[in-house]
Amino acid sequence: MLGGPETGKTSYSAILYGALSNDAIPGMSISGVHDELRVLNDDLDLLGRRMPVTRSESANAETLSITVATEEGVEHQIEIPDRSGEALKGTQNARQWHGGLLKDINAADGLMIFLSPVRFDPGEPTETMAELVQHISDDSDEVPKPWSPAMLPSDVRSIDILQEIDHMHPDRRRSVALVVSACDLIGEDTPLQWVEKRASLLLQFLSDHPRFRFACFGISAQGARFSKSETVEATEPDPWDRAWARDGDGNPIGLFEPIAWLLNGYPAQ
Ligand SMILES: Nc1nc2c(ncn2[C@@H]2O[C@H](COP(=O)(O)OP(=O)(O)OP(=O)(O)O)[C@@H](O)[C@H]2O)c(=O)[nH]1
Ligand SMILES: [Mg+2]
Repeated sequence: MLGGPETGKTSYSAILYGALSNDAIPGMSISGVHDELRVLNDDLDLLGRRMPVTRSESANAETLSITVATEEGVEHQIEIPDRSGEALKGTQNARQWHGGLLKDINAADGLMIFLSPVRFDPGEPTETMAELVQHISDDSDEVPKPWSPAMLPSDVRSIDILQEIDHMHPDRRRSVALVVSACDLIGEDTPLQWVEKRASLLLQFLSDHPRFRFACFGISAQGARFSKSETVEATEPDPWDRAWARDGDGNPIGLFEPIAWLLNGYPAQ
């Protein structure tokens, strides 16, 4: 899972784990949990109380390491490392790979890129740039604000990291699931329409790239926006039943579908 800070990675990981371990995904069962998942269990508990998950710590990744089995008896061993978005942000701003993140990327068969409507930075509109270019100051003492990678808009940041990944292994084809998280906040748009409007450059990049196979999804791991002090009624659904997912066109899909799509094309064990 790749995404900047607070882009919904842990919320999805927790809800996926909750759904699988409570047999809430039709046709899919969990046949092994390989690591202790204390953090994800705590996060699931928080989501059950209509509270957001805890922000991931920057030093370590919490890896969801499980074996799942389909009704037909096909087993997949899946590892989904969830690292703090600070690791990606630091990598891009310092132009130097975070060691753990680099290891995750090298081992990854598929990538999930998380974009959050709350944290999405569209950058400055191009009209502003045109104005700047036209109105060059006569005042020679004026020092232009230095550019830094931290100023990159969110879609350019995503392309930047995908290009780095591609340059490291130009011989590898990768599947990329582009996830619009907190999808309850995007209004009437489908996930793909939201990406078209807000991250059109990224969409163009992924659609045309010969080495990236790509699909778009929308996920609402919380199922709703939580207010500061929520009361939890006795009728409150389990958090995995409250969460929902959509395909790019807005059709309801199961919470596991983005992973199933990534697994498609990879041999089962
Ligand atoms: N409305 C809404 N908000 C969400 C949803 N999922 C996550 N959020 C919000 O997004 C914030 C970040 O979610 P996390 O799952 O912690 O994101 P993360 O990518 O793991 O963040 P880091 O650990 O900081 O990298 C949460 O605190 C929520 O406020 C959702 O489905 N709906
Ligand atoms: Mg997190």
